[in-house]
Amino acid sequence: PQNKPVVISTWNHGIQANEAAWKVLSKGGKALDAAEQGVRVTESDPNGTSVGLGGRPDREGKVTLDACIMNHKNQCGAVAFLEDIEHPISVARKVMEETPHVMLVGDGAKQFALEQGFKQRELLTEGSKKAWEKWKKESKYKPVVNVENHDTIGLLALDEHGNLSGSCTTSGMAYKMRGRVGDSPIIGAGLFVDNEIGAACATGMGEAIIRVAGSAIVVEFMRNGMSPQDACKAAVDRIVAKHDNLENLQVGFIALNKNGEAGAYSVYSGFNYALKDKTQEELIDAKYNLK
Ligand code: SD4
Repeated sequence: PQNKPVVISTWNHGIQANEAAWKVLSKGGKALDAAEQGVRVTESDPNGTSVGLGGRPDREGKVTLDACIMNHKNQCGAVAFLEDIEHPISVARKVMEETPHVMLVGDGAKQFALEQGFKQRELLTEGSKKAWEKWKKESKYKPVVNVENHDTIGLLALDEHGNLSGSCTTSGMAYKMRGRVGDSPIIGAGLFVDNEIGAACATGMGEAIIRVAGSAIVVEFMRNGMSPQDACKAAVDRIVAKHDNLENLQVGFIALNKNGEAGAYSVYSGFNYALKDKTQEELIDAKYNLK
């Protein structure tokens, strides 16, 4: 029996995102709409420093955004290195629905967004600007991975019709090199959905996630019979096995299978996700390999 509808998403801010997604899902709406509507809340929150408005900038002081979305038919859309647009997830959806392509980046993505009617907006808030100026003084010009509770949002939804979709959106690693793109807009790395099996998304150090095709392998592990949590753990184990140096290498995965069962796992402690279905609304601490 399927537990549906159900939505899960990464970190504390997942609670608010799930609420918006639930408005769609509880009325019999589509998982794709839930995936988009949910993370738009996080993108608009100026206090979240890892997503959309208020996101930490690159080392030149520019906020650059990565996002992707995928539906139950393996259709997908993505934007990377996008500037000055508050809702990269909605631009990603437009790429999916209005173009023959999967991914647009940089100026091309922005030009497309403006043509689609998105408004230009400064995304660097006073707070993020101050933090960046402070970092510039003290830094050795090294990007920092944010392992606190304000991070990339990835959201997975199973709707009443039994269809899965997912979304992922971020301002990426704080103070990254200009032009750096992480895992979050890359289908198979930051997000993957296979409607026959399940869906997965990732947060944490994007480079490590890309190296193992993180979200894609979580789905493949579920295809081979693993539970969502075991599949997330197997992907974390793969990352651990492929890296000699695990210092600061936090990665977390969440997964949702076709039956509506959820799971998560991370390299280090501290990762959590939010779950909402008909009977529960909660924040769940992920299991992990290292303290
Ligand atoms: C990235 N995975 O750009 C994203 C951001 C993130 O902790 O989750 N940072 O690598």
